[in-house]
Amino acid sequence: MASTDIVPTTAHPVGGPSLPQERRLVTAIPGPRSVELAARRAHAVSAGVSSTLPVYVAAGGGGVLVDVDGNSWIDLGSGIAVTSVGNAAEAVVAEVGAQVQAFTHTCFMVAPYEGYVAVAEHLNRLTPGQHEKRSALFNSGAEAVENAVKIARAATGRSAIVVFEHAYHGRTNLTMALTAKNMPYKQSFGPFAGEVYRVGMSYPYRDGGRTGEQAAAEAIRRIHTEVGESNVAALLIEPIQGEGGFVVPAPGFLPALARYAHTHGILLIADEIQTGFARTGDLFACQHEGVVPDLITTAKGIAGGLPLSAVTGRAEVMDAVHPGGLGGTYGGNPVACAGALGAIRTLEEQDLTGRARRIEQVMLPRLQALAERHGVVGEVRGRGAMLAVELVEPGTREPNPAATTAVATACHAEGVLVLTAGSYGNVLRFLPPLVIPEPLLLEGLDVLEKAFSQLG
Ligand code: PLZ
Repeated sequence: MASTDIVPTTAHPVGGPSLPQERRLVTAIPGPRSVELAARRAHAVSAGVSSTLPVYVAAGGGGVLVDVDGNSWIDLGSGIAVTSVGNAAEAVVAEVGAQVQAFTHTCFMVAPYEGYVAVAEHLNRLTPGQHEKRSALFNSGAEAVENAVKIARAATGRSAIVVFEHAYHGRTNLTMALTAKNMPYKQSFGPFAGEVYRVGMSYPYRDGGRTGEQAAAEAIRRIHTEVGESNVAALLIEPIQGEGGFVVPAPGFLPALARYAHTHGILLIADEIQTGFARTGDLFACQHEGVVPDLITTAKGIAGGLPLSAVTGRAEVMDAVHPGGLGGTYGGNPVACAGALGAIRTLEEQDLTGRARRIEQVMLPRLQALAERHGVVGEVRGRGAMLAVELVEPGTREPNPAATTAVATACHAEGVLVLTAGSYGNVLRFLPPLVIPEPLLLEGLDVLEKAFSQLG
């Protein structure tokens, strides 16, 4: 058989922005083919891996996902803030296609290639701060965080890492230690890595309305008393917490921590894995308050859906590691780098930071109106296309995970993919692709409103 005769083992429908941008339910949810796949999955896939939706995806693009039964879903999740440029975005498909045909892997540690260098150049240019920077590429968010910790320790000669309440940094051994929430991330998976210290987060809805400065002073007092500045390699923080429930710290919190870190030779690591790449209406969330981290971790939105992550930071910090100290077989894989080059071009050419700000303008008033009508909505918060509502028992601040699940499930039944989050499982979060057409976003909000009114 000639190589041109080789055909894929399964049919591949075409996705991307040319998919009809509509919500369309043509079968029961889940449809018969999804039910069939669920049965196969039960025998093939570990029960430890779970999925939000009961349907299986065949194609995606723009603001929709199409399942194997032909139902078209409004996507308000972007695969957890990954497909910000849309699924199968044109530039991503073009770059990846060309790269796959040229070569798929050499290992950058063995035989380097331009794509890796080009992605590092973009990251150094796009991340906050005018100082000289270097980047290193990895595969997953957790791996980037692990490497940021390694780099910070090597550069400072100190070992302690300070993290925050409600933080999420990953599921590997070190990052489980950095992550706050037990279920489902840590339960029965210990023992965890040492030299990790957790302090309080600024969480205006739940910390009695402390100012950012007050919350920072409290965190700093604990670090001083319980760890000691001279032992601390880094403060590691998400500028807006993701899995923790889109917790936006009070203004002044991040700048106060940045000043404190700087004064004591402690590195500030911003975990922008969920907030990065235009999601919050700035390219990176720490820019909102003019905070310049020493190191920044990125992943998710970086590569249009291909697995790629990075640590970017001050040249002298990044270069403090001995040659060969950083790496991995696949880190900065050429196909993933090609995806990043396509995604970054799309972000810049289509002004996706502007689109994220527009999504906030469209969504925020609708979510605030929900809060006025329904006592179950305790708070609406977030920035750009990273918005959330926190659900409570009406008249209290008692978390209401049952109502959260009920609303999410009702949306899913109507073909709208929403995600939940929060330490207490009581946050509905919205992470639409930044390229979602506005009518589709509005229709998604209609379905959400209906789901709330069905709560009774
Ligand atoms: N840091 C801030 O948001 C990933 C995790 C979903 P990986 N968040 C989604 C889940 O249940 O596993 C994330 C993040 C922040 C680090 C990570 C980890 O990124 O690519 O999942 O390893």
